[in-house]
Amino acid sequence: MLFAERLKKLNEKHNELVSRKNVPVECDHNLFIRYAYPVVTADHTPLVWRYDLNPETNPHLLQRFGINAAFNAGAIKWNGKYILMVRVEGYDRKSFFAVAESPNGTDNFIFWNRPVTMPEWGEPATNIYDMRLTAHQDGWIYGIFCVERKDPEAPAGDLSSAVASAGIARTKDFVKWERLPDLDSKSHQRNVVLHPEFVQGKYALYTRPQDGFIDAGNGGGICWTLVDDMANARVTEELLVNKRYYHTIKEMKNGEGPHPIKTKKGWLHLAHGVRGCAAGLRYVLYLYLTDLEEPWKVIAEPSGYFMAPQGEERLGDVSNVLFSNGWICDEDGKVYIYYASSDTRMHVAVSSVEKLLDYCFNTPQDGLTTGNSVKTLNLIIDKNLTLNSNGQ
Ligand code: M1P
Repeated sequence: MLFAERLKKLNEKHNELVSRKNVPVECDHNLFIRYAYPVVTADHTPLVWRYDLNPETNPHLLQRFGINAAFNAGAIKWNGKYILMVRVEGYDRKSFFAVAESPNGTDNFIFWNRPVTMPEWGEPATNIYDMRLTAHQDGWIYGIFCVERKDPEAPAGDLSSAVASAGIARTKDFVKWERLPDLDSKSHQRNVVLHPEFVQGKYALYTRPQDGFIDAGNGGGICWTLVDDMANARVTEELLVNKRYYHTIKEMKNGEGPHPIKTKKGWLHLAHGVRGCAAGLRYVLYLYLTDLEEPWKVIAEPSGYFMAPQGEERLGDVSNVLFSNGWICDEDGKVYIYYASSDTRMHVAVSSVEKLLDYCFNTPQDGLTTGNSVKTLNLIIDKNLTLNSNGQ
């Protein structure tokens, strides 16, 4: 096939993909609406990233820079557009950030022309990923992300051990970034999130201390720490906010998702919980609510998961994983939950603050034993059996 013909085909296919209308799919549980198609995938990345489009230097129109996945995106509404800060991963296993924007939040996500050039801080990172975006009260938009470097103390021959820390940068336009020092912490840190408001006159961070790069070890769960200055952020004291628990969806580890949404009844949190099984680790999403004045105090937490991988979401580079680090709450209370499946692609589910609060306050808590689960179920059944056929 001639170069021009192949290029035309590639362009047509790409345009068709990025302009495809998404289709809502009702769910019986009525907690949220999933959408039929992923909103961003590796194939959404621009052709000018992946190909040398000059027929003289690339007569066979071969791909020159492979993109493996587009997932774990931060999210923010900015200038009326739905912005995703996507973790894009090349065939070379290095991740970088790139902005994709949509006019409506559910389809037509188009990548900006260039990826983010993130300034380095200290020893250059081997890999950066999973940015949480926070438009803070101080006027900056902060991006906090995982910075991964090879463990300098790993024994010779161990080429896997790594150190995870939280990188911090701020911007006004997502193009120019001011890199600040990484969060100073004695533990490995991933899933660090900046709370959008000052608390007691300080910046507040959700942290997730870990003893190792993968294992939480003694890290009890999602924590909270106050910091005087984001240009010199240091973890002094970590207060446990949302703890891991035996035989729950977050037995092995958990992590804060995007920053919580402020509602009249409390701060609404989205997080991921991880458990181990014969098939490996299973990541699901759950919700909890904290007090408006004291955001480190949990006031409601439904049992179990809010969303779990289903259908094609269950398959990918790291299968059986749902992960979210971005959601957008519109002024009318509509909530766009951006979630990645199996470390491969991005999806959206839509709900509302009203429904999510109802879910948090009225779904039974985890009784932590089979006996308690059956008691809870019987209470629901008893109530329903006293109703007449009209549900009254
Ligand atoms: O592979 C699943 C996820 O694993 C890590 O999350 P956590 O730190 O909670 O275990 C991260 O590497 C994340 O990017 C990834 O999606």
